[in-house]
Amino acid sequence: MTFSKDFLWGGATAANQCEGAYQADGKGLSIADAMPGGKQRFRVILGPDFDWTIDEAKYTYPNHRGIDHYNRYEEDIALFAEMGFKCYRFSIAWTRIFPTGMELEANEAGLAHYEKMIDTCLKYNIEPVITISHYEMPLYLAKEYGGWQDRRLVELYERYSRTVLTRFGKKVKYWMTFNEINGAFHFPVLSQGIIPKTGSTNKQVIFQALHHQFVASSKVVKMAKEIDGNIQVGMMTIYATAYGMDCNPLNQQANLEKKQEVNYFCADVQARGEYPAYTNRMFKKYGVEPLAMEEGDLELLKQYPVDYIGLSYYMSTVIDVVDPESAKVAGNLIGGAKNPHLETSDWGWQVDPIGLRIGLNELYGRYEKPLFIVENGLGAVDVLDENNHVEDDYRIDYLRSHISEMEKAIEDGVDLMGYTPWGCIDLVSASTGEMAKRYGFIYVDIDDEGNGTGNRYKKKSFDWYKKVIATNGEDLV
Ligand code: BGP
Repeated sequence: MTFSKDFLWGGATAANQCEGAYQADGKGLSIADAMPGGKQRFRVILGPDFDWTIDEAKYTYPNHRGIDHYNRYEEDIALFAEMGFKCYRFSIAWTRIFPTGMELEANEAGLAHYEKMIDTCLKYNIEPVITISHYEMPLYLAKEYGGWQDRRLVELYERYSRTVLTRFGKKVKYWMTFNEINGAFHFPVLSQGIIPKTGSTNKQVIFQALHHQFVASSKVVKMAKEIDGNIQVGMMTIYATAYGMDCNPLNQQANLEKKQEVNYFCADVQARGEYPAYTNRMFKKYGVEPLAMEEGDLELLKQYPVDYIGLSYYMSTVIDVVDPESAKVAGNLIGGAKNPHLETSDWGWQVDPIGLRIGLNELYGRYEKPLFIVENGLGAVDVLDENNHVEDDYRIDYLRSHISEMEKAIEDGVDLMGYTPWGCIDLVSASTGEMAKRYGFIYVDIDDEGNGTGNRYKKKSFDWYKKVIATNGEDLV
């Protein structure tokens, strides 16, 4: 058998994209709560007139209802259990625990909610895998502090993390500090809470903010070990395997630099515990001055690297610096040149299962730390038929081809801990705020305007994934 017997098959969600109940039980507003839905959401929030106040007359906010996972988690987790999930990756909304991020006392109602969720998972022998911060910084901290560029965030995040680790550390073994930390290079608003007014286009600000996140993450690793030696803390990175367009060395050099920046920089610091050798060259390229650091920062990073590397993988990218006319494509926060050998999803992401095998080999070869694929999947338009069923063979094909490349990567020698396909139950898309972009094994009857019964229906992929898990990845047909 290729997959180890304790391989963590499961699924993944994020609080802001599925919970809804965005003001229930004392929850404060997060940056995600103030983001309107729709394909143009990034353009809107980056626009000069956007002021981060909620305006329901002007915009729709699908995240506010989400799929009501906040109230329906028991039913949802029961469905995950029926598929045989060994783990469930979800995030805690910072604003449920500390509504503005500034409070000295945690909101007990928020903690009690996650306690119930965790206990529900454990009842089914589903291992919770928790992301401490998944694109949902308290809005107050984004507006008043400029997000992670302010060093004071380290202490606030530390307080939040200590609260949840102390409360849940005995029950939850697997944690991740930041979702897609390298999202800072593509979308610092979501990733670092840095809105345009406070410097989201300024690389000095972005790298400084990253330094604060690195320090905060290492502090969490340290505290986790003190709380319970069993806890494993991971970093989490977007991994899009990157190709130079052709064998032109100019493209290969450009690709190397891009990989160092986007694919490796954060992981180099967080997994190896030090800033990599190319840091100075990269800073010079962007006109970044040496970062402000406090005494002991570098020692802390060195002493407390992460235990494992979580990654999201949806697609690969191509860089072409030679031909400015080459065709372009969209992607998961990352665009690039079009790869003539690959098909694209309905949203223009280049589907590349072999790229996953390559990426896993690249990451494992570089760090030799266990890898955990905590996001992967196909966002597609699903149509519910008259029997309340979705024949999502396209999704099965996508997942099958990726799992089969995972298998090869394991045979290549990669230590792979688990696999949690993204949006195991339909939820609101991060990049477009749509419900229409669906990833789930479970269909949720809600549309982009928030209409619908909210009923859950099993798609064809539900039974397929159940069989994959039951046979530990042996039967992918
Ligand atoms: C990742 C995010 C997720 C998720 C996923 C799919 O970048 O970590 O939050 O949403 O991408 O992206 P989208 O929802 O835009 O299709």
